[in-house]
Amino acid sequence: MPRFSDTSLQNSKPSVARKDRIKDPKNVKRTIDPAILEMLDVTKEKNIITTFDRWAAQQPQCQFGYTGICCRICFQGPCRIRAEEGPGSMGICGAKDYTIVSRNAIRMMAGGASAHSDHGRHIAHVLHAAATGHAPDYKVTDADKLHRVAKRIGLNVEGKSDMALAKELAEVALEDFGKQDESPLTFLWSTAIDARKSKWTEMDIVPTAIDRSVVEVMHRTHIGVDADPINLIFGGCKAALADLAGEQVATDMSDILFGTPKPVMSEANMGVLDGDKVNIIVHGHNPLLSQMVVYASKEQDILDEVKTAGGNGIIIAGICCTGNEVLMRSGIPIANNYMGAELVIATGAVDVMVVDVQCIMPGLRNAAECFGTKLVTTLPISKIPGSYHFAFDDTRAMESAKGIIRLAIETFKVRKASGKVVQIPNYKSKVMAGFSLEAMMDLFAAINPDQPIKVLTDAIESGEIAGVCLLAGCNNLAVVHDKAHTDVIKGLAAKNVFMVGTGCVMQAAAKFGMLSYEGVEKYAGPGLKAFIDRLYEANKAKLPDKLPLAFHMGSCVDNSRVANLWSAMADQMGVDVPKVPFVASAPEGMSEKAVVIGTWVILNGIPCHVGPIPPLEGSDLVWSTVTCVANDVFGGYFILETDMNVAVDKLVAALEYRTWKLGIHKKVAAEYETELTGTF
Ligand code: BF8
Ligand code: SF4
Repeated sequence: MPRFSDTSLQNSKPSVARKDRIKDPKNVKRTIDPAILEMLDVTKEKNIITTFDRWAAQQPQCQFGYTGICCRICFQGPCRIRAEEGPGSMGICGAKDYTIVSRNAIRMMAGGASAHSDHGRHIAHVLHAAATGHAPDYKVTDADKLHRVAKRIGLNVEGKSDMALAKELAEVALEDFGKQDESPLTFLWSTAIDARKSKWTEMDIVPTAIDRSVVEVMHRTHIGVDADPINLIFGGCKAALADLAGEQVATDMSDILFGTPKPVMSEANMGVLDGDKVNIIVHGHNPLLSQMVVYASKEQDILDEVKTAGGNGIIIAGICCTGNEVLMRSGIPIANNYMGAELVIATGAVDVMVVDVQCIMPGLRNAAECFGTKLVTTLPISKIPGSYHFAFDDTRAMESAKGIIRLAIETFKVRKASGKVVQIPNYKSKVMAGFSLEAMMDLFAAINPDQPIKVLTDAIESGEIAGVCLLAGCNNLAVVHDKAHTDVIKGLAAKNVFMVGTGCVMQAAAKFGMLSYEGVEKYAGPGLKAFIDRLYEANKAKLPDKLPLAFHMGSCVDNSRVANLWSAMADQMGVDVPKVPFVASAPEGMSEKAVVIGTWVILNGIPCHVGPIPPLEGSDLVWSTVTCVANDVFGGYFILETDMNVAVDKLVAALEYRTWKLGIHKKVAAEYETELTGTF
């Protein structure tokens, strides 16, 4: 039997020493986005502080915090681990490095799970309200998806109206948050494959209620409860699986309310703004608000008011994941990703930036004040001192959305009357987005109508493509903004890796022409190019353009779509997920949501690269658990690597290893006429 030849890249150490990781820390221009670079000159000239200045001011950062060995769980602390042995090697209560690091890490997971799931809960509530006549501006837009999801979770759909079914479905979704029995979560159990369910059951990490899994993390990390790092991490794993269920609820409910995305064309970067139009930025995460603003912007009374105000029209553009939501469904352009939010305001062209929840920098308020932008918060849990608060009312959603647009029209009038000159960097790129799982399967079905997913798995088995990579996550100035993202994408493309993605990394890809065919021509290796071309040829008649280098699957909660994709691949191949040549990368990961997603990616059996190093280095035990032991237990593990070229090599090596191993299993199964092994 041949051995896998190159194991040199299967190691868990980052290639760069800690002291050398932050390159040029005091340089404010930590981005490769030409529009942001242009705007940084403007903010410098006007003496306006942005996140790029604040990053430089924070350097060098505290190494206790950076490595996760600072504990502030009780206020005898902060306690820091200062010594290898003796009293300084523990916190005041006796907590050791491994307890402190793992407690901090799982609290991050609980934070991420709370954010995604609370978002999912809000959408489930609105679906329920719509179905019972309490939110008349929302409706079931995709009845087919409603039926598919209802059937998937085991509801009887026969003879029921859409509204009756939507009500029943929303009730089951809401039960997943707070039920008190010990049964698994419906929105987790109805999508995972059996082998994964057995693994999670065996490891005792199956969540029974989303809220409870978060409460349990907060309980067990209170002073003097759980001190065992492995037990703590397994508690975090339960919250991570609950997070996946919450994301699935958010994706399913959003598709039902607003439509399941299909391929759509748009544009990205600040050049999408127009000084002669009313410009509104939607920023945050929840499509309940942003999609309603999009609908409202097309209403005749609003269009008339824009005209009367002297506007040439109205532009809605997105930042962050709510931008991804409305891009995917309505082709709304992307103004920038998380790190660019203040610099978009610095154009002076933004009349209103309306925000909901998550990844909204408090620093936006300062920029907004300086450039005459109205920063509008909308939800009770997310307010920013000095900004406007327009309570967004689900029961009168259209009216609320119109109110926000009218504020923008008024601001536009003031902007025009003042004769203020705007400076919009002339950069924008063509984008194709809208690749829900259904849209991907539809592309594959044009080649193999009976078994669409086989188009993807066959391409891997034949060696045409090296495997699939999920590109996920944020922006983080620990690396150079957008450079880490684009370096990973270029590297993987050259190695013929098929890429799907979500979140801010896709907005980086969008800005740099990687969500269009231009990206294929520039960066794809021959196998990947042939695969994408073949998909396009088979679907030509129904596509608005040639296919892109990377396939945008949506916002961060839409990582659930990607989990559904690898489950479909495993199912078709007849193996457990850890055997599928699938990897993930968050080159600029930052948020608690990124931590929790990375965790459930691993629990699903997928190796997951993170560019900036999460605060784990303070405990060798925890470090080796997440980078090595996790692989033995779940088949997935973290690749924590700050050098993006090395990261690409490690990801490709992980794919090659899986393909090699799969080949061996297939050979053995054929030789002995047995089934493929279901374990890994
Ligand atoms: O949820 S990628 S910076 S916007 S956390 Fe935030 Fe990260 Fe962007 Fe989307 Ni996801
Ligand atoms: Fe210190 Fe223990 Fe309190 Fe943490 S919980 S701050 S280690 S005394």
